[in-house]
Amino acid sequence: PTFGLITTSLALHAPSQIASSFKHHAELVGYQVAISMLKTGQLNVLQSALNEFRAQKINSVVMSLPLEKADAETLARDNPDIQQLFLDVPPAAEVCHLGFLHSDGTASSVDLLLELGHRKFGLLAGPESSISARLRLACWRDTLYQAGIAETDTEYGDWSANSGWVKTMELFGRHPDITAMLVASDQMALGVISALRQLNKRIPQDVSVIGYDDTPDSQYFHPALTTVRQDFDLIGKRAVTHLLSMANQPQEAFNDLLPTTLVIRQSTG
Ligand code: IPT
Repeated sequence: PTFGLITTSLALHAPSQIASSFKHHAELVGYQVAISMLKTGQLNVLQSALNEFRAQKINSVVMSLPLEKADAETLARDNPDIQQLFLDVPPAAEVCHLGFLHSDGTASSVDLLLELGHRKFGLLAGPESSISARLRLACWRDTLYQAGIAETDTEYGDWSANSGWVKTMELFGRHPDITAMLVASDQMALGVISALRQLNKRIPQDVSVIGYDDTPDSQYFHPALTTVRQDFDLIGKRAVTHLLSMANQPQEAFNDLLPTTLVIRQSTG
């Protein structure tokens, strides 16, 4: 038997970790995984990908890409013969949703920086089209606002290290006095670290950096990255468990949210 995986670019570290873990855990229960990698989350493109899976008799699919509530609900409603497990949709979407609870990790990363005395923050969010990027940004801002810090500057990257580099240059061009960078992914944080070095800023003496994801390479960044951990092995394993039970008995909508935790390393001080 075969599961389907519809995913955003596997050149990105987090989705490739998820795909790898999902494939591993699927194999353990005797399943193959067929992958469809999409450039956009357009509804007609997604529908074609589901049609191709249907033609191959694949009727359990993980949707590992950002989808708005209405789009996810449309896909679920229009394809009742295919069990779909969504990994990146708003919690209000009435679909089967396995995701991460962004608020824990984002709030504790802001708290750490506040405790260290930081007051000038640069926010590097993910793309505005991404649900999880928007949730992370909203949580950073809420937590900062509650601490009385209303003024921060925000840039939006595209999850790549290159965008981390470019957007850091823009933020520091406007605000050379930023002392703390909150970054929505480790891959972007890699570019942030490189840009800060070029600007002759020491990490963490001059600027602290916190990433998001804790992909396995992040502890080897220089300096080792403080970041918010999402357990990609666990999400892959849990996705297999959900697909198996959804195949046995089609489920009503649910939200299964896995915890996120702050991992403190050397890029904060
Ligand atoms: C999310 C990652 O945190 C982010 O770094 C980026 O790779 C993004 O995916 C791509 O869509 S993880 C997802 C389960 C919200």
